[in-house]
Amino acid sequence: MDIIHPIQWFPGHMSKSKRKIHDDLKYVNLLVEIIDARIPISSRSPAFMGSILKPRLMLMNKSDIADPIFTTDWLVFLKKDNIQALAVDCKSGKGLDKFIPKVNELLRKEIAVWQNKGMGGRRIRIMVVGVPNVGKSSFINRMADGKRAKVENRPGVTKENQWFLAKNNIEILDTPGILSPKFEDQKVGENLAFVGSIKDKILDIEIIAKKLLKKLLDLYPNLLKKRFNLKEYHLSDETADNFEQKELRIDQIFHSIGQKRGMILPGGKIDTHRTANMLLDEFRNAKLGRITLERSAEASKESE
Ligand SMILES: Nc1nc2c(ncn2[C@@H]2O[C@H](COP(=O)(O)OP(=O)(O)OP(=O)(O)O)[C@@H](O)[C@H]2O)c(=O)[nH]1
Ligand SMILES: [Mg+2]
Repeated sequence: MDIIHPIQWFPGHMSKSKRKIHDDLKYVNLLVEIIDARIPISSRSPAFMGSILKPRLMLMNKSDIADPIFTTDWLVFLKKDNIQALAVDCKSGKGLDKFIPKVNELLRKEIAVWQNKGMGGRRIRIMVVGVPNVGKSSFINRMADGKRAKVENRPGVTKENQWFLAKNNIEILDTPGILSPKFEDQKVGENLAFVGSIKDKILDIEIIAKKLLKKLLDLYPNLLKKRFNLKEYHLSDETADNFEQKELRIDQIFHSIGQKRGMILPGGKIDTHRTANMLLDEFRNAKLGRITLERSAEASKESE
């Protein structure tokens, strides 16, 4: 079953934004792709893979709320794949001290050519791209000298390309978040929904929250147990269950979580909508702990 309808997540303005981004590529020296360190496969920008012949740098953002072991794994994996990447946290600025030295390294040849032509002081132009809500504007604000970009915790905040002057003689172009027109793999859509890159109003929040719960039960049962005081469940002992049993159990645990938080409707039923929103919110804000939903081993399998 499709959890999100393609037309709803790729509205007309997104294809217009994508065209505008491609038009503006000719003005830039470097492409910075920001991904979400919690879902490094699903948050890649499909529109910017392959074909674009520009030096590029990947920033694994939100590394403060991703599982540090897997972020390190990912950096090793990307390096082997010849992808230049840095782990950063644009909320606090952690990791960004490596950004300017990396830009200078990646643009060494271009800068040498400019210097030979007596244009050593030329401004470096950088374009920032990424899926919605990944932290593009937060990155710009960390680097910007003066004017600030609008940042909010919801997808679709930046509406059009906008230039910002940054320190170190750099100009940065902020762009609106772009999704793939069609997700070949529903898992990509789900992961983007979990982290808040797809507008909640076009999602079935309860289905998404239960899918997240299922994933967390597989990957981080102890964090769930601790956060929601689920001591009556043997959460790590899931392997023996068949599919129906598993689904039933997820439903049960979901209801337990709602009950423990007192999310009860008049009449005594669990308020499943509020429970779903709370679960998603707590995951998105790392209340459960630092979590990474996609591991580099999955990427290795895909490229085999
Ligand atoms: N924990 C954490 N939160 C971050 C980080 N970077 C950005 N955020 C938060 O993520 C949310 C989205 O940030 P934005 O900078 O608006 O994201 P964007 O990619 O510009 O989003 P759109 O313009 O909607 O595509 C905000 O609530 C930020 O505070 C980070 O490194 N760590
Ligand atoms: Mg933005």
